[in-house]
Amino acid sequence: MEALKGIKVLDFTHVQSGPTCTQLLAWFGADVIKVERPGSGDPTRGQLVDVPGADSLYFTMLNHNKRSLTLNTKNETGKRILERLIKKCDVLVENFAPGAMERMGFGWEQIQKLNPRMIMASVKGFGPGPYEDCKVYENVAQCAGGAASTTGFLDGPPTVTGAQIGDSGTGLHLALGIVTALYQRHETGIGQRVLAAMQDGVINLCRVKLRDQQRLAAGPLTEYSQYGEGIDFGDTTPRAGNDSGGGQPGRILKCKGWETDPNAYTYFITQAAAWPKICKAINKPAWVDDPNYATPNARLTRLNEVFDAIESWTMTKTKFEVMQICNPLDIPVGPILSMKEISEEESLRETGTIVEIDHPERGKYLSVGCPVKLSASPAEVKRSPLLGEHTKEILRSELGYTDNELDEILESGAVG
Ligand code: CAO
Repeated sequence: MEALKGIKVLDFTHVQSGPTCTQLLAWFGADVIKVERPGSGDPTRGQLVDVPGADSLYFTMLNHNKRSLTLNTKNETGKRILERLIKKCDVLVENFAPGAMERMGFGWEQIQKLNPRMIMASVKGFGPGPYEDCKVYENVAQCAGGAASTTGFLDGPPTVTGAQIGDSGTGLHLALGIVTALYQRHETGIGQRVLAAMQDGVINLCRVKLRDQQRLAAGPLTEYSQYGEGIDFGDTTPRAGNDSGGGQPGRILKCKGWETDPNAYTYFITQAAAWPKICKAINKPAWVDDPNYATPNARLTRLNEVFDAIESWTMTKTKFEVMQICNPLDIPVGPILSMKEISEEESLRETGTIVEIDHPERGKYLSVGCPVKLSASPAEVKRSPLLGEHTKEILRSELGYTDNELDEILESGAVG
């Protein structure tokens, strides 16, 4: 049984943030109808193309388990079809530029009139305020949400992260808002508006950095390397390099092979409780009781020396050997895995986190499956739809159009 079986989603999303959200809903069993502009569809179908003539990986990896309907929503016949779909569906999700739905004639007020049970969910770059009209992409959100100012090294520029916290992160937030609104609808019988602003989503993910901003008022942040190095803290949360954010010093250290392999590194946390075991593992048994090293406070001004010693040891081991030795000792470490290693990792294939999908145009490719596992609603990943693949099927089965009516609709240019 699929958890969201019976829920119909009208999916007006494009690029990454919105499609991440509706893909999750589809994996949980919702019937997601992706509405696309005739002829071109979601612009990502043709972005970063690796197989000429086939939908790109950008598109296929974000639109699994959906059906595709081409519909020109600015054409009069197209508008009538859309009205009927709105009456039939439970959720409308969109991530157009601010005002686009209103310009199309389908703002929240109009949608409520057509279907009071409808939940209308939107991703926008910013919430209400001075920037609400801006178009926003991933890195803009990372910068406006505080991630860039707190990422990178102290002596370098603000840095964006490879994790798509602005797009995919906001899609996740929106999906939670939608299922919550669906739950509330059981009680109230009516829908509501759900908004996830990308800036807000990134700020939520940077919560610990706002924590640190306020802690600065009470003095320097001792777990940041700059404290031990005697570098002044300014008046805002600084970039922390690879320092661990949880109050336990941690760094990325070289492992065997680092000279030629850019990912031969491990993360290593000198967790207080594991200190005696760390000292023994790296062959510094005297540090267990030496008052200069025995306590976290004593170590704070010696972190460079401590991590240099640990690194001299990690450099004699592969990142996987470090993991094998440290894990049984409860020393928190983690190998820096490359995308190649992740794509080849058997256990990730077995759990369905990495899946191989077959596609009629591009053949086999790897994708990321559903990252959330429901025991009673396992997600089966199905390939993304071709542009307009389900147009006739949806118009017939969902809206009951006859073949003659379908011919007229085709002639009107509303679908393509
Ligand atoms: N039929 C007819 N018209 C359609 C249509 C359809 N099926 N689908 C889309 N359109 C129209 C829209 O109505 C809009 O028309 P108007 O400009 O006349 O209102 C037009 O296509 C373009 O939509 P857009 O403005 O959303 O697209 P864009 O490429 O200019 O901007 C983006 C893209 C992502 C910057 C913008 O949509 C945005 O800011 N979205 C919100 C934030 C977001 O999700 N950003 C993350 C994107 S992933 O990196």
